[in-house]
Amino acid sequence: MSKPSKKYISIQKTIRSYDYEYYILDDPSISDHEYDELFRELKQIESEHPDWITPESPSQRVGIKPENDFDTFKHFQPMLSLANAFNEDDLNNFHDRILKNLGADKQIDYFCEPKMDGAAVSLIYEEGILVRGVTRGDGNLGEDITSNIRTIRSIPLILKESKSPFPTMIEVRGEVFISKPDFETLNLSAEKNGEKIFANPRNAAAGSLRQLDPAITSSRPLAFFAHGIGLCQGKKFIDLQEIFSVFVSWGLPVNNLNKLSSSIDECLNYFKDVESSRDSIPFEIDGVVFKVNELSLQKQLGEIARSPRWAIAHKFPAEEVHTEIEKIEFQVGRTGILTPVAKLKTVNVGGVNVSNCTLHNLDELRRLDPRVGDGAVIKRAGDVIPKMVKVIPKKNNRADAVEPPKKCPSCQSAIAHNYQSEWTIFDTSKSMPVKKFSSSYEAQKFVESNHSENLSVLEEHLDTPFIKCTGKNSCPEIFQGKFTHFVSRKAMDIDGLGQEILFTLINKKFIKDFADIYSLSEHRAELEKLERFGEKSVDNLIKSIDKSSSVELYKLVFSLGIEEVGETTARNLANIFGSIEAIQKSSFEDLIAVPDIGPRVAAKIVDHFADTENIVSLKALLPYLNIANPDISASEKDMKFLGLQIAITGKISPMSREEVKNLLMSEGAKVTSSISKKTNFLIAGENAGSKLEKAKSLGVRIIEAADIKSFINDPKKFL
Ligand code: D41
Repeated sequence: MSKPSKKYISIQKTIRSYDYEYYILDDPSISDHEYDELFRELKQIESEHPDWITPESPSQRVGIKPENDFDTFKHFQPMLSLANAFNEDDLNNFHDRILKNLGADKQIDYFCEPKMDGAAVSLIYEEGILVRGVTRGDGNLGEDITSNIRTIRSIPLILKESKSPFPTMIEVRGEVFISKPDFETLNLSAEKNGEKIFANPRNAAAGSLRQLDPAITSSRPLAFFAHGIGLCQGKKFIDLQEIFSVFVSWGLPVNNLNKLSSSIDECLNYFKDVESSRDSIPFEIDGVVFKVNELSLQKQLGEIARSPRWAIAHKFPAEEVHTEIEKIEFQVGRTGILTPVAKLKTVNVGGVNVSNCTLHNLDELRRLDPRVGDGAVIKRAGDVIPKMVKVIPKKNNRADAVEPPKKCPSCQSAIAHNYQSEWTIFDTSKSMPVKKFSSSYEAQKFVESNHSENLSVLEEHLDTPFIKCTGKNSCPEIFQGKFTHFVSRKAMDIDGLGQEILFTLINKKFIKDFADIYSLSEHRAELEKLERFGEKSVDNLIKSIDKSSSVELYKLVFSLGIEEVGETTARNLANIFGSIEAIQKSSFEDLIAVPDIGPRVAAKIVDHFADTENIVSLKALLPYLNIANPDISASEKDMKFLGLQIAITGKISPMSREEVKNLLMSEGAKVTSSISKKTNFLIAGENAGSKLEKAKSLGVRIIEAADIKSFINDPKKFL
């Protein structure tokens, strides 16, 4: 291999500095024509000396296409999320918490930034060279999108040398976005070419980053602003202001609306200023972000529930838009619950087209009383689902009020009202109620353990605003919903089984149970004969099913679609029981000891695993799966007490001290017997003595007996 010529090196350097002028300074010193000439010269030399080309050459932004999917990549330091403030009070509370944490009357500088509405990414530079670009993903694991990141012209492939030496390695965090004018142009050309129109710049940016072909990403007008760091080795920073100025010196793009404030009042003024100029800012923002400037203070404050205590997003109020109600439907969910949904004349709310709006339940339906032909005010905040704020009744010939259906609109089965029950134990000898339970299971146990002939159980139906289809698996909507949930991204994540293919396979009776999905490969020939199923598409389908068979335990638990078991509960179950068999065998008592699980949810779980159909279905499914033990680092992320030091004193009931301790520890708390300045909370039961006094004198927050349960459920409320 020959050594690259001085001329070649110099052309590379010149192009790099012109890129910097153009994309970062927005102030090019040469014409486009001169630039193109230079670029041609570079390509000419490279065609004669292909061995000189390194990945950092300006010609190498569009690299080769990865095989079929992005690799996952674990962030060296997790990408946390931002807590939100929606008003002045929230912001003042944020500041007060910080003062309390750091010791009152301390002057705090806040770094203020507009909150870009784009896609968060992490860029890894080693000795100043871009080696990797990763999506945020779930904060722990992202996708390696290096070849797409490299196509973004404002992201330097090599950092500019400055007075500040490069760290050995640094994770640069920031936001990839598309400016408002670029977005307009992009959609205009998409429309002209009959391609899909993007709903908003954020979707367009995020979608562009996830293109498998970097040539497509390269054609999208993506831009980038850096806003922080993750792991940084071989360099120390004092505060954010320094980080941002070093970023600038390295040629990394940063938002020029960033500003340092020396008080929370100044922050509020910043918010007002940015809000009032929002329309003239050339990119979409959905609020501003305030961050404690000093890194040592950030460290002291730490994080809670995956958000740093030292930062907050102050969001702009949600936009409200007027539209018209075209129809009101009852949609059957996978659990059979019928949800009233308003079909609207499509409107754009905060950058998203909205044509449906859930009305949640019968109470909400009666409260709003929306009718066909009425006007409606809709709002949407961030990625929150659209909400109907108000109905504006039609003046003349107003339609009739909406009545809940008498039969399931999908399967014509009967509708159950007030299907939730409560069980009361009566002492028949005294005609007195003794105790109430929210599950029949619990009630039955109580009766059995009391060995009394005088106890009887009375089931009472509770008044609930929900109605339910009684059709179970025979209702097509419930059946399809169950499978749609099973294959969804947060569940078994089977890419190839989109709605259309899934429903076809269900209708053609290829899929009658979860296990059938995993034996589809045995029916290849028959599948290939189906309309729109070629050899290649069947191939892809089977590949993606195969891939999903290696699954994390919590995802499997979530996939089963147990009523009331969402992602968090599924994670807690997986963390605590460790295997699907242990979860299946768990008793009501085991379950209520799990964080977040109360008697109602525990009863649902017990009922689910006691159901013969479910037993058979799971038994058939398990042999196809390769269930991973929960990854500790991944499970840590939802630990409610991670990083908290908690002491317990006094007599505690109804749970024992040991139980409370185990529960806290399983959620990441460090439980100590003594109290120090480092203690975050003291749980004080009855007859708490000297420890309580000590805690008070040290300013440790105290959780009283009556609040223990609510503290365990949601410690954030007590911070
Ligand atoms: O402009 C943004 N979207 C932005 C996002 C920003 N200016 N600063 C941010 N800072 C953080 C912390 C403080 C947690 C490091 C963020 C984000 N996070 C963020 N972006 C997506 C999730 C979290």
